[in-house]
Amino acid sequence: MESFNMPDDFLWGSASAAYQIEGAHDVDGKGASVWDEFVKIPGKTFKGTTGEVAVDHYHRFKEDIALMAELGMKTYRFSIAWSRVFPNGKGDVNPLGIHFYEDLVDECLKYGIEPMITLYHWDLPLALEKAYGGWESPQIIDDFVAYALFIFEHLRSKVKYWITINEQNIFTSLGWLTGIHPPGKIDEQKSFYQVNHHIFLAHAKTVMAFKKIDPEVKIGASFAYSPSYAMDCDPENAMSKMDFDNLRNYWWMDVYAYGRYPKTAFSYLEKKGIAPVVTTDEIEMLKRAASLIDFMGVNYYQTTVTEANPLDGVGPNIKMNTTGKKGSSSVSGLPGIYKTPSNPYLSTTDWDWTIDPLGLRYACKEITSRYNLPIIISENGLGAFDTLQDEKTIHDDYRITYLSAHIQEMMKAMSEGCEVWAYCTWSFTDLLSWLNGYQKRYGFVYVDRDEAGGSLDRVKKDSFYWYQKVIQSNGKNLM
Ligand code: BGP
Repeated sequence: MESFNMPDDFLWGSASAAYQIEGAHDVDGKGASVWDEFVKIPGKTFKGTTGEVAVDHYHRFKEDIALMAELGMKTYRFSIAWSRVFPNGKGDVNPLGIHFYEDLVDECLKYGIEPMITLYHWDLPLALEKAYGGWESPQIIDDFVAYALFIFEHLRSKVKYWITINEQNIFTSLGWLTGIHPPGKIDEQKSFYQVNHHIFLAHAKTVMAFKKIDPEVKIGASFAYSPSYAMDCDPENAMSKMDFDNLRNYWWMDVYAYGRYPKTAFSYLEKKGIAPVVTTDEIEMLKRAASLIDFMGVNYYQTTVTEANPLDGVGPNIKMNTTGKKGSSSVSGLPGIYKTPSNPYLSTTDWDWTIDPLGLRYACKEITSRYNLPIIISENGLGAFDTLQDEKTIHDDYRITYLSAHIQEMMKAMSEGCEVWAYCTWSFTDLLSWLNGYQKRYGFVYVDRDEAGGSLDRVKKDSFYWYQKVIQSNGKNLM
């Protein structure tokens, strides 16, 4: 690559989510979330792991943020646990809950770390699920906006970057199609699309409300973008790519960026009787919000291959690899439309996630051409087994190789015209990997705990020192 100078204000950082790091699940007045309940169902998570203690960030956030400062991080993306602030999802506020997040933000600012807040990273207050079925009811839209506005009023003078919803596509697919996330429903396609419509409206109303209060604020959603490659130039496979993109990628990104659903995908759903009910006023609202968002948040992990799938072909109900035994996941698809075989050109992680650094450049270029929006890479990282040696070292050269290759591709994308504001690795410390327990590690900082527990001591991995140099050199020193 020709030499490329990263902008001086580029935000190098890392990301986390409340349920995966905080622990303190019932401490200081926090209410339960759907995840607190779901993990108790036998067989749902690897070895029955929960986030009850997680990596105890709630009690150790000062230590964690001091480590971020030592590393030189410019931004820290974290999420707010809605039920820590509103134990019942609405109504009475838990003062200790909001204080925790005020302290967290202040601690970041103390070291010059720009806080980036995700309002929703999957931990819906259980009370709202019980009251009206959570996202299945349009009642949630105003409850979400009220919660979001409360947080905004308290933190807006200190926080510039806001992410409304994390990976709407993933938590709704896993929650309503494959049943492996809460609320654990299987193949409820009609609910799936309606639920998504409610989430879009909650996102849109939040964007409009924030921008009305402060037009300078930067706001968008974070999408789990898996760019697709057609298996080959067989026209049937090329068509499967188009349909995959409309149904699995543009379905979300077009709404965030344009305020409209992809037309051919909508028509397909109408014919099947599973399209969401959408009013003209709602479309107006989605369009208004789309004109106000500042960036596309992208969580990038892997690309997808698409191939034609017969009507009696494979469905969405996949077997997921949650054990780290390579090759234990299965191909999924949408009968009559597409299936997603593995990519013979690429290797995979122990959890069968395809490793494709170039896909990140592809994602950035697609977003830039299609939406002409700045990009925040809000997650990118490698889940791997790490081995602690001599109590104090972890040689995670595989993580360095992975991240370095992705950063290079991001920089190439920037040199080719993409405007990227931030790059957040997933994650800073090791944390709970929703269904995969604690053995699937992502951090620069090792946390001494496994599925059964541990001391929770923090140990810097080799990648910690590597990322420190990357940031110090503003991306020049990647090896
Ligand atoms: C994203 C989520 C994160 C994180 C990451 C890694 O989908 O936004 O919360 O968990 O993926 O996934 P996993 O923990 O399943 O390996």
